[in-house]
Amino acid sequence: MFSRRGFLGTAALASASAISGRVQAAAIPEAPHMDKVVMQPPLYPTNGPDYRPVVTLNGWTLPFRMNGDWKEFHLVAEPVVREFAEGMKVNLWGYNGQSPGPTIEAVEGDKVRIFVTNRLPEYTTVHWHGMIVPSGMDGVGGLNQPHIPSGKTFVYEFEMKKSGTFMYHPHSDEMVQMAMGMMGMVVVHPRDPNFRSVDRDFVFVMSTYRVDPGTYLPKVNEMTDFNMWTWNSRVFPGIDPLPVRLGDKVRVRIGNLSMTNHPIHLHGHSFAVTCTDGGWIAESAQYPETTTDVPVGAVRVFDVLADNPGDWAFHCHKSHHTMNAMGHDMRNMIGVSRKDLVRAVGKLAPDAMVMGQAGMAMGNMEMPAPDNTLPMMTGAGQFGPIEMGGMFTVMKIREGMARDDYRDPGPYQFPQGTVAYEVEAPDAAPARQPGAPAKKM
Ligand SMILES: [Cu+2]
Repeated sequence: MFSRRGFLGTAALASASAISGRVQAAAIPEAPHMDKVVMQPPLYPTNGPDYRPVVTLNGWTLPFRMNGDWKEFHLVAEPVVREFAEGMKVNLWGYNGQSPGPTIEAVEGDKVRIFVTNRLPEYTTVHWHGMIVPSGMDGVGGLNQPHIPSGKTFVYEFEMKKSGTFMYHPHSDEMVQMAMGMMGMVVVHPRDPNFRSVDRDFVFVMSTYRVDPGTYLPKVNEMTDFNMWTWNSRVFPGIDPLPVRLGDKVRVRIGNLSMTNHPIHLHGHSFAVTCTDGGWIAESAQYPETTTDVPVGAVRVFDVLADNPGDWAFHCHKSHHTMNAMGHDMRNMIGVSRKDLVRAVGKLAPDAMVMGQAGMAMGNMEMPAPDNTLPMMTGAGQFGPIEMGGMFTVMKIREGMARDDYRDPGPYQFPQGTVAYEVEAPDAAPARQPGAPAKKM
């Protein structure tokens, strides 16, 4: 699963356990590296207190090692290539081979030591968003620490004071570094494994990019006009589904390090927001929802009982955020005469396509697009085109899945007679209310 590098060998690792304090920096732990874009299996702890691990959409959890009573991790900030979906790769910056970086998991009360090696062409830092750390570990370059120069390794040491869901990202040239995809999630499990325990636990972070059609690099100075709306730097149909066993208690942890809010909506269920990056919400303060807005620079965690089998859309409710690039400058042509328009446009641009007079459903139409550009609306379901992009995936709730089986179970087998269906209806003018004035045609 992992390729190893920066590995010092077992002798160095064994002797490191006897060392404490600042001297240990000489014995930097290995830096695992991930090159797969599909969700990796949950990483059960082999040391320290027990917990049920999370899974990261299109991502993975960073392995740790114990050094005395410290949990040690090694993040490497570096340029990466991220596939947003099949047919589009983007040059980003990330950690340990991917953007976003791996999820860091630990337990409330753990002492952690996180090594950060900078392989970027400029300095960086890591800020631990939402976590209660000593001021000198907070990662704001210049304010709390010197920036980490290219080629250097710094160490962050702190105690995981509270459980919950947090994020990490640079606080060093952050406009550029976050627009390039540098971010990741931190999950701190409660010390009591029975505290609000769930059966399945998903985590991802939302980020947005401006990657012009035919290009490979985000425009880092874009402020508002993003065109790639991603979950863990992936867009539909490249985002993993959420496979769930019928009856499971499910937790979904969502971070937002984009430049706008995202109202996240799950079909077929209601849920309660149970945790934010500030901490757990008292049960008496929870209420049912089907959409929760995740503000900029915040985490929202919801718990849901998966008691309704099927394929359930799970997506951002801003409809432009479930589309990929291109098309946002298109005028609304609904109701315009196609014949007149084709004649007018044809004089100016003989190859132009005139579309949109009856809406913009694209069916299976393929439009020519530059290299490295995804269709604006795409994806296929068992009944036809899904016509989505961006922040969209499917929660797939099935009977009889094994506990830690996160493989895609395929399309839902609908029980007979449970799918909306066509009826015979006369193709006539719609009925009008008696007495309503007749409309001149
Ligand atoms: Cu959105």
